[in-house]
Amino acid sequence: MRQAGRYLPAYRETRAGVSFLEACRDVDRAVEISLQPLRLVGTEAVILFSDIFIPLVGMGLPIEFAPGPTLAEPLRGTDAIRSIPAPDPEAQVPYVYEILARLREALDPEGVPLLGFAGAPWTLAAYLVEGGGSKEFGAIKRMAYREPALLRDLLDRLTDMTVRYLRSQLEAGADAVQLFDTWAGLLGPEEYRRWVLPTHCEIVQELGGSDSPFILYVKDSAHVVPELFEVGADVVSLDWRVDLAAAAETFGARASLQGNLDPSALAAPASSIADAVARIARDAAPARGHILNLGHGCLPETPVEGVRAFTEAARAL
Ligand code: 1CP
Repeated sequence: MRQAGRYLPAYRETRAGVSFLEACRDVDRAVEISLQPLRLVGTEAVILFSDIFIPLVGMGLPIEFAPGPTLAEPLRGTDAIRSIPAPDPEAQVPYVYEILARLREALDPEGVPLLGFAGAPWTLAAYLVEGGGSKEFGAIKRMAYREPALLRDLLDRLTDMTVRYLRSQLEAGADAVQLFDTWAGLLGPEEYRRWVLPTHCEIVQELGGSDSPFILYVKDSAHVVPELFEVGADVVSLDWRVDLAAAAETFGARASLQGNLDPSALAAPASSIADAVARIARDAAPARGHILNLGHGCLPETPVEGVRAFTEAARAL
């Protein structure tokens, strides 16, 4: 999950006077930001500080951050999609691999795991076709109904990029990788099976043979829980709308679980956060493994004490 970010005063200081993109490209700064949650709130793993759009920026797509990703021109039409440059992440975003190597060095003596990540094809495509963030992402859904072959082409290109990007992060020293499909839950089950599930399956198959855990996260996924477990991910990361106990009972033999506290619950008093952590651990117990986490990233308004109460309660279990 997004664990660095604006809720942390140290992050705001490190970012002062520097654009988000510059912070992602500046190896020293990105290493420092990546380590902040470990040092300041006591997480047990570190996620690379970057963004799901960085490999696409590297490919030359005109993406800016304000603070979310935006494109001056949404990516629509056959010509625009056919002219997306070929992905070659190691050449296009070399700083990502330098950051991973530096984090590896910093974390090895402490035995702290390092996570890489990528955005999933549907979510990346949703922003590209919309031109930025949205509540409904209507443009990509219209494309699905009006120009299905074109959308398929776009998703295929993004799937290819994602496989290369994740594979190279594992080669550069990530212990595990997480795929974020934040907006796939906007689709009903039938459309999800058509547009999203095959991309997840292809990515897992292509990465097959790697011993490193693959974590799959889909936000708003309560209506597609069986589909999440169909992919063959080592870990399925659930948001807070999913009944964790039921998922652990039904599918827990097939995958470990991650999640699923509502990030807003970190506004509660420490004792309530501890109760919620204990309940989540109990609910997930039937599964073959469980990574205690939020059901989505920390919100900018999150009190730092709430995040600390969460990690302390988790360690005290
Ligand atoms: O701990 C970390 O910060 C890890 C690095 C990380 C990750 C894993 C960032 C830094 N972003 C992400 C993933 C990401 N980015 C996702 C998938 C997971 C999720 O849903 O949170 C998505 C959808 C994005 C897109 C994005 N980038 C948004 C959301 C826009 C929207 O539509 O709501 C935003 C605000 C960004 C910029 C960004 N990325 C990361 C940070 C810390 C920020 C905020 C920049 C800032 O203001 O400082």
